Amino acid sequence: MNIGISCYPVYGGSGVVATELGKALAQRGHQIHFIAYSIPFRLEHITRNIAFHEVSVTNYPLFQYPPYALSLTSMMVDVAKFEALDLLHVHYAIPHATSAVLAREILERQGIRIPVVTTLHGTDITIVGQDPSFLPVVKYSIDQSDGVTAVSKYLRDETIEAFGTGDRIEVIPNFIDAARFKRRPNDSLRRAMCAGDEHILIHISNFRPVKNASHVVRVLRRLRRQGLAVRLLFVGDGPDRPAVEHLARELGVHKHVRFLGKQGPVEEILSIADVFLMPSGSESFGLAALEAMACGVPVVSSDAGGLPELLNGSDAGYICPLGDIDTYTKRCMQLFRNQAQHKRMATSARQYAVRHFQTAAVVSQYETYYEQVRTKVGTASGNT
Ligand code: GMT
Repeated sequence: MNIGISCYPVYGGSGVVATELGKALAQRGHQIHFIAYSIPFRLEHITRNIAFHEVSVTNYPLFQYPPYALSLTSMMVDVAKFEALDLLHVHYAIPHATSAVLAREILERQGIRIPVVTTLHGTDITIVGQDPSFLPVVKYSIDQSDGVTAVSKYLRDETIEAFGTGDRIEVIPNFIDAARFKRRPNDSLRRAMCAGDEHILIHISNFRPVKNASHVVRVLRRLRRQGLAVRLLFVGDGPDRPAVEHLARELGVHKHVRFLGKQGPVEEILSIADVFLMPSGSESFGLAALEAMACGVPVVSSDAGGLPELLNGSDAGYICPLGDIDTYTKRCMQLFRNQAQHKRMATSARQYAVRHFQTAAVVSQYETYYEQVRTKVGTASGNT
């Protein structure tokens, strides 16, 4: 199949899923055309079956806000026509689904029919998408997509509830490359990050307010007050990072925190970590937690959104009431203090991630879904 994929190319889960999916589909022989404003950060190599089409936005003195969605639409039309796309798969509804639906309509007028599949990832539904300035257009774009997937049951239900979209949404979870995300102990990296007797607490995010990164600093302070030698590693960057850094200084724990910024090979850092803390206020799936689990790092998380769905039924970590700093602290402490328990949960975390969320199985789910959508629309190879 010739598949167009649009996503946000920057640090974040939706871009990671879109890019890893495209790479895996290319390996299976599909031709993949990424359409975005810059090269997706996880697209390290352009291989034989992968092309990248950059969307550049034309500015004009009248435009206080250059209309990216329109430039994206035009690029989708171009790529669909000249690369003979069979399907357009867009990740994160705003504005990708809207652009894709519009592109499909433009193409239809030219006698070309291209099915649009939209994958809902999280805040496009739970936060931004419900803002009155977006809601009607997001609802329309979901309703008009030929296929819609959500990354968890929680997100599917939330979409139906908030947007009244009907229940035709397919749940296809996030996934990991278990060969890449696996624990590779690295003593010299560990020594470079912390003192010999210290435990490592890690948080990876894009530091948006929804991630509650400040809660991680508060947990660190409580852990240290209880006499635990803990080093906190922050990976990623974003709007809340300066405030979090400020809080660490204010609480007097800054010497025990390292801000590592945006890192490509996160599996290397995860490999030296002992506990992953995800105190998010909203999280549709929690890809960063899954990556930690695959690297044998037990997870302590809030009970927001899809996190219980990810962790329930596993012995991979603890789900705590959202915002409950005491419980986050207690759970981290248990894991740091009880080596046998830590070892058991670290092993379970890896096994659970590998058993349920491997790339191959999830990519096959997408392939099957594409075929279903193409058959429904009447563009499957058998129909044309
Ligand atoms: O919805 C977002 O905030 C964007 C997205 C991203 O690009 O970071 O994150 C979401 O998509 C990931 C991949 O499907 C999920 O694993 C994350 O849980 C989800 N983030 C939120 O729901 C906050």
